Amino acid sequence: EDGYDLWLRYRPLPQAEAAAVRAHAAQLVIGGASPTQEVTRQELLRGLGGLLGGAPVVASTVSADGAIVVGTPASSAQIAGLHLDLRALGHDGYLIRSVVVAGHPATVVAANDDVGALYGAFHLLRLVQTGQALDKLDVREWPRLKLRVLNHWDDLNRHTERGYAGQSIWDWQKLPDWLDPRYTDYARANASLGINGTVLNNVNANAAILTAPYLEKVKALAGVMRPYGIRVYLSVKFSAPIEIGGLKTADPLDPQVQKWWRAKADEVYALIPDFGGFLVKANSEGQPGPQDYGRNHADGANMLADALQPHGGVLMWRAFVYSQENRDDRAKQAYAEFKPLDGKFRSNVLLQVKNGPIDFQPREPFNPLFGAMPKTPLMMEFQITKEYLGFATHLAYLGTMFEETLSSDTMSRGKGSTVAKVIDGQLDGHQLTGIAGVANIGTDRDWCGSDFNQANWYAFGRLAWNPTESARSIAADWVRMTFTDEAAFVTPVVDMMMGSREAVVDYMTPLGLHHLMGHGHHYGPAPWDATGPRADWTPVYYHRADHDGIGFDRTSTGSNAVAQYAPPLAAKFNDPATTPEVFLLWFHHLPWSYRMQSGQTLWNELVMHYTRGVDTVGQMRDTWGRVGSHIDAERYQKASTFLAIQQKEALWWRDASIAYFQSLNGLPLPAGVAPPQHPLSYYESLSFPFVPGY
Ligand code: BDP
Repeated sequence: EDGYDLWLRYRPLPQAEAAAVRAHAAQLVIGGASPTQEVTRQELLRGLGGLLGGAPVVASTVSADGAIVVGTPASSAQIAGLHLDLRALGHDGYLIRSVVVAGHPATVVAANDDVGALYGAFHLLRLVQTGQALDKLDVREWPRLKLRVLNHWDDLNRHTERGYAGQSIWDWQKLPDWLDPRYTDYARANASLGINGTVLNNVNANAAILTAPYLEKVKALAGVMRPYGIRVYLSVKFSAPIEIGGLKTADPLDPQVQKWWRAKADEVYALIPDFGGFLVKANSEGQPGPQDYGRNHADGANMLADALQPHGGVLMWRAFVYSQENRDDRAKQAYAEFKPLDGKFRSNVLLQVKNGPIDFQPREPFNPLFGAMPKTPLMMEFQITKEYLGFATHLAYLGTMFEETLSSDTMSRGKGSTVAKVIDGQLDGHQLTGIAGVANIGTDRDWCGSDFNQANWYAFGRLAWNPTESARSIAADWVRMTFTDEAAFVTPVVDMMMGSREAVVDYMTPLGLHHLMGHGHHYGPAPWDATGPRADWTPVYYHRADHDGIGFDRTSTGSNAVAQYAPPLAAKFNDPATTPEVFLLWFHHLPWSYRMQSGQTLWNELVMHYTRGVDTVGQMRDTWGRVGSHIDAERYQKASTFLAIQQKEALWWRDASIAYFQSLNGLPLPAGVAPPQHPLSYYESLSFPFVPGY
């Protein structure tokens, strides 16, 4: 049990459960005419075979009670004969229903397309894995978002930026010849969630990915992904025409540059006819872009979109921008640059926007671009890898964080204008919709650097399919599929997961604090750090603490970032009394003596949060210790050790933060609260030269 099997473990069910399922899995009626049908059949045989201790008999038509019939009206005459209403399901949707076929009770998994049937097959397996009754099934599912993609921040030398799970899984040197079986398992895991795209390389792109040898490698990977309904995309470097094309400029309005990109797109599509498109990070953190030539983001995006358009490709342009020259609040810069461009993008452009206005912090308010660009399809970018949430070892279930953003109300078209409705196109009538997750996948046997990190990949995929699903029920499914469905394990472990991200917020950056991590590598606390090449990379820029108070004033008398939100929210965030306390110091600079809703002073409450964060990790360790006997020793031990690391580091965060802020305000700790273990100078003196992912 090294975690390699993820949530697709397919271990034998308990006897009684298996017997009940067998009555509904006597026969498997499924075609094998297309590669997708073939992998669907293989997965069902593998899954049911493992879960039931023996695979069902494969038959060409239903001839016994308890058949499973999988396919499309085109691939199966028996499914066509059922005259199911599949109209609303689109390409990727499916239904699973208890029906009678040729006089026999059966379960049908039906879709319009092979890939929908594949998704339905995975759903049926999930029902079995999670112990659901199979006698009266009536499931209808379709994805709310069109593009559901992972972003790999993987470099061509196999380093993964912000990767904490080993090297990049793409073994470029051995491609295109050697197709590591892991690629297929990667595709299976993604397809099981409905993820239908993968951007193979880092947004800080290397132009070489577009050279002929690399495109051959990309083609080989696309071939592995194709049966699973997954398209490949590439991050491209805006200056590629110069770097690999021999041109003198990458100006998007230059006809030679446009021609070069058109020819490049033609070359890519000649090799990979179903290629997804390009992702671009431009004029951000030193990356080249259209502004280098006095053009704007729309000029750059549209030039690339035009090259992809004849092939049906999509251009994903990132909105993660903030510039060194701009001295204005970093949180305001993306909105300032992009909002004026609303309506200026081609119809095959998606603007990819990070969930919050700064950068994947443990907690941020939603990015004000959501709801502010009704004429442009905005795509969500979440980070699954835990760059700012303790790397691989801290247990932080991100389902709650994703849910919090998706359910945030932008108020852009009145109450109920949630971020989910912005990105799924409902609010402004967009057809092209999408969501991206920065992957946490690497060569570690457990894929994600810890078993619990797998839950974040899983939750991202489930929410990409349906952004209104509950984080709790997703966690429960994951726990059942990954570990065991014994209630004595599931309930406490799900509870532990549900509180885990809040614990990280508490011990790292409570009450709206943000970006206080060590410079560059983002490992551990460094709230004292005021050095570095630019102010907005330093923690002191973000907390603004001194003898009298703490917090970033983003009100109308401060940076006025609040004005980027819809008027009712702007008013709410402008006043500390109506600002949700979880965002208090995000929007306000307040005296240490400020009275919180609890009646406590801000200082006391801050200390309480830090302490509570550490205590929660202690409780997580206790919980895990109590339930360990329900699972295998290997995964139990690893998670135990990681929780011990987390507890140590949570205490480090708490103590360093309290010691530092206390050095500024000189205030005593509330009665009964333990002082930091070491003096501030100790925490300041720690150094970390070889942090992973950096
Ligand atoms: C930040 C990361 C950096 C990324 C950048 C981005 O620290 O490694 O390159 O975001 O998203 O979170 O482009």
